[in-house]
Amino acid sequence: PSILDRLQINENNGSFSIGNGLAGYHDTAVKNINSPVDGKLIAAVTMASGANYDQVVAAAQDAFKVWRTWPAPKRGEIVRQVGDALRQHKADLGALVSYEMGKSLQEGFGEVQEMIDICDFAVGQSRQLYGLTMHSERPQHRMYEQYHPLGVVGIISAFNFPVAVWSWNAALAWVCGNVCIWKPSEKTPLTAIACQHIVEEVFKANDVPTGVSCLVLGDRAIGEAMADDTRVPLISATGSTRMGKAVATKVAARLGKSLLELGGNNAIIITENADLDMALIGAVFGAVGTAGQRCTTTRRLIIHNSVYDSFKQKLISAYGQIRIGDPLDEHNHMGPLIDQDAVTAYLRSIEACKAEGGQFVVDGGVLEGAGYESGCYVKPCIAEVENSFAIVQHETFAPILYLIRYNALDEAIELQNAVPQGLSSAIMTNNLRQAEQFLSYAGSDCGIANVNIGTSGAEIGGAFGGEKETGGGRESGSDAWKAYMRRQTNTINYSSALPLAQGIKFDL
Ligand code: UN1
Repeated sequence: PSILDRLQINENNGSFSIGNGLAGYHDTAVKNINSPVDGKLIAAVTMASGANYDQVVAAAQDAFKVWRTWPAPKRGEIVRQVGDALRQHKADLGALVSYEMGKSLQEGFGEVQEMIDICDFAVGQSRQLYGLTMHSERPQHRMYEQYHPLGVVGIISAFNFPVAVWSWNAALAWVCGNVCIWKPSEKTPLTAIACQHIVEEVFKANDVPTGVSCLVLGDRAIGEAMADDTRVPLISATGSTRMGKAVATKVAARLGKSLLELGGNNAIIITENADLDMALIGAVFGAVGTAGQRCTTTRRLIIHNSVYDSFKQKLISAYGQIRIGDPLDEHNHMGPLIDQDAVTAYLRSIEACKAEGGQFVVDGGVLEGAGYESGCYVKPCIAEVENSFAIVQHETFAPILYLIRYNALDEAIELQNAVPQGLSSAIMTNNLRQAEQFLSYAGSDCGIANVNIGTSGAEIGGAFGGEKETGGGRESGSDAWKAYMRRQTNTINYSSALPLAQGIKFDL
């Protein structure tokens, strides 16, 4: 409770005016938020109505007119202060992430660290919103390009990284001069409210106009309204492929921009030249971290025949040591799944895998008894499968790891690519030729390809996202900022004639 107080989560939540630029949240449905950790009610949150949403968009539009006039480095200075505020609240916010979402405390802290890191990155970026200059084909002409802000950026985020993925978008969008409307997962609104309070304090102290950071708590209907809304030029959405397709279709129908970060079906290729002890850490953290609910979770291990049996034995004994329980207890490796629906999906996938001929070498199941009262704790499991099984082609957001054998690297790469998703991938090898083949144009088809590192746990400095059903978007580092801006090409004539391009003659 003291953590909730310090993060200003109290009985006024959602009843009115949460944060900077928030309209009312009254007259609408109330949702109870129970922790998957112990099943207890943490808080009740009032969801926004369509009218509330319209008020928020209006506030955001007004704020944009002012915010875009602030010099980008001044906006960066505000984001620097947000990063500092997050440093101060890291312990509390990390613990709330862990309690509301169920990931281990270490991972909760890690998530807040990602937020701090992206703030630092965005501060630097605020002085580097570079365009190119070009040489004109015409005399005494000059060409260059500028990047301008888009306006209102809609951010739809998922429960599994309830705060970090929002911050990747918001920190960059803000320094670029945009205002943001955030619709967090309806499963994790409290961490979003906490972030909104943290940001609001910084914004108020700096007279940032109301509406630069907006939060809308709502269900699917609000997400759909955002996707349809021409007042929101960019929708950045993170979540399932099913959700992404629905959002992208609506945004495309109005020719808006979307930035999608959707499902993954990430594999590690474990070659005969792998350091198997290193590979083991990468594989096990990748598979059971966040209880298998990262979009970068390791779902498949593609293992060379010559090391298959010995690596399988290592995995079985490692899985025997995984401690499952209260994620706030740092002694435990793995917490619960997000809710009962996720447990049902996990159980169904295990049955589907068995029905297709999968052989479980580490059995799954739901944990019962003291400490597991929420009913959301499951055992991480491992099955030997064929890559072509329908269930293996599907992303189940749970700790189910599939083992697949291979003989030649070409075959392993083909298997790794033979899924609808294309987010993250990895190879474990000490052989330079194998590593380079995996990274080449004929190698992994994913947005992220690692050597001697697992599939999860990317740093914020690189562009994050993937191909195929992962949606094609890139967030976070590198030049991902460009997605939040519109490019304008400017040609300036400082001569006293008006020559036309391509040498066209047009005399009057
Ligand atoms: C996600 O699961 O949506 O690379 C994001 C990782 C984290 C981010 C995951 N840095 O695993």
